[in-house]
Amino acid sequence: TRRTHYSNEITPSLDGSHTILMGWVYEIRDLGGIIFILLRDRHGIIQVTAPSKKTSKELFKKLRKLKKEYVIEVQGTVQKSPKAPRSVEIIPSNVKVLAKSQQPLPLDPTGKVKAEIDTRLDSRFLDLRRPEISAIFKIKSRMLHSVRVFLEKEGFIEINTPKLVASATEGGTELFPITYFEREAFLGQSPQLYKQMMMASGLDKVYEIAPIFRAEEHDTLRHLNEVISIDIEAAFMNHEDVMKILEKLIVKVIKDIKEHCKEELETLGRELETPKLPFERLEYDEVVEIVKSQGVHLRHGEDLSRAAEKALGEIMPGYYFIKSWPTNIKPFYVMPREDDPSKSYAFDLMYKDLEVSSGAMRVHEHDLLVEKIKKQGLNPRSFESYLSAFKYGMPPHAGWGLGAERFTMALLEIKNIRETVLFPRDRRRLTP
Ligand code: ATP
Ligand code: AMO
Repeated sequence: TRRTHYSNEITPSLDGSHTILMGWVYEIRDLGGIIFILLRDRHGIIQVTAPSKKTSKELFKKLRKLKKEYVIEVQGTVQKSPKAPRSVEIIPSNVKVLAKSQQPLPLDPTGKVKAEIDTRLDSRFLDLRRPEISAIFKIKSRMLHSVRVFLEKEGFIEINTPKLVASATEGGTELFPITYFEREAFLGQSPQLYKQMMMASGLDKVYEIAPIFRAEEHDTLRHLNEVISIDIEAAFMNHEDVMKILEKLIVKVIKDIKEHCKEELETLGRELETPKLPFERLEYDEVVEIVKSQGVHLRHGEDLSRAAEKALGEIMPGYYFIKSWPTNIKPFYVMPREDDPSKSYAFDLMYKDLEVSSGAMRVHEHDLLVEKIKKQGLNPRSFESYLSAFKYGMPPHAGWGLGAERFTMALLEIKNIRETVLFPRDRRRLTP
């Protein structure tokens, strides 16, 4: 492009320099003798000031025709000006209209006219023109980058597994059936079986960042039907080893965001605190007691209800683990504890009342795995290729899945998960 600067690069010290800026008309104020245009680009807003005395008649006429959200190129001179926002403005010598915008707009990109989330999501591209919206996605991008850098340094290699699959992996949540030529198939709920099969390949440590699909019927502020899952699996490791990797990752990402996303955090008014290591580890048994002591009903052996999570969130300040979950409410691949097989080596990572990750040490012994598949009422035959990886030297292994959207919610204290996805898929929403 011929762009010379982004808006944030224009400072009073550039006084007198020639510049070319490109962006959207955020606001126009026509005061008769002077026209102010607020030009918005990726990095902020800059004032373009055209006093009639200093502007050619032709240009002045052109400026007068501009409308909100037109895309323009502005050539001009930087001028120090105590009256202007950030004490600097552009005196234009030429303005080109690169694209017009229809009026009225379906959504006010200044945010002055409040809109419901559904209206905003219908016009997501306009919604993203607001800095406090795009800041979320700049931070999410940095988070994913930081996760990759961290995992690569820890010796993990990135893998890609199929999303068109033949069977379920996670009990409980429903599958989306699809037509696969003459057969029935499903959208993948989790790379679980594939990442485990990789443990028999000698690659030892793998990760995948990819969509998972869950046919969740209920409409909540924490569930989506399409999620980006950050998955790891590591051989010769137990649950505690991968919990350490997870908590170290969380801290690393937070430090990285604090360092590289200062502006975005400020825009969002979020002060991120770096949690201390190690994170607290609660036993499931303790959790049941805590929840009960809060006056919330929870039967030992049950999964946490929403009320239980909330009660827990009121007591627990930040990130913490819940471990030793009952074996029979966890999927078949979770390893029962040697000392007490009714408990398991499964864990969840929580942030206050929100589950952000779950993981476990896995069953790596073929016969036990078959037994557990049967116990859950599943047919071992439909797991043949998975099971085959356990017959010829499968090392002990463990792993976890971290929901990218849930993690973003925790990082930024966002209440509705839809805010963390560009184009969310929920019970009602399939477009855009
Ligand atoms: P001046 O005598 O400096 O030209 P004014 O008050 O007589 O200013 P205008 O210049 O037409 O009238 O300005 C109209 C309004 O715009 C005023 O409220 C003024 O304070 C404001 N204004 C003028 N210049 C700037 C600027 N560079 N940035 C922001 N606001 C400005
Ligand atoms: P689980 O089913 O707990 O575990 O999913 C892992 C993490 O993915 C995120 N997540 C979701 N986020 C938003 N909406 C949803 N519908 C949704 N479903 C899941 C959560 C959750 O903690 N195979 C195991 C992981 C493992 O053991 O390695 C699994 O999928 O953040």
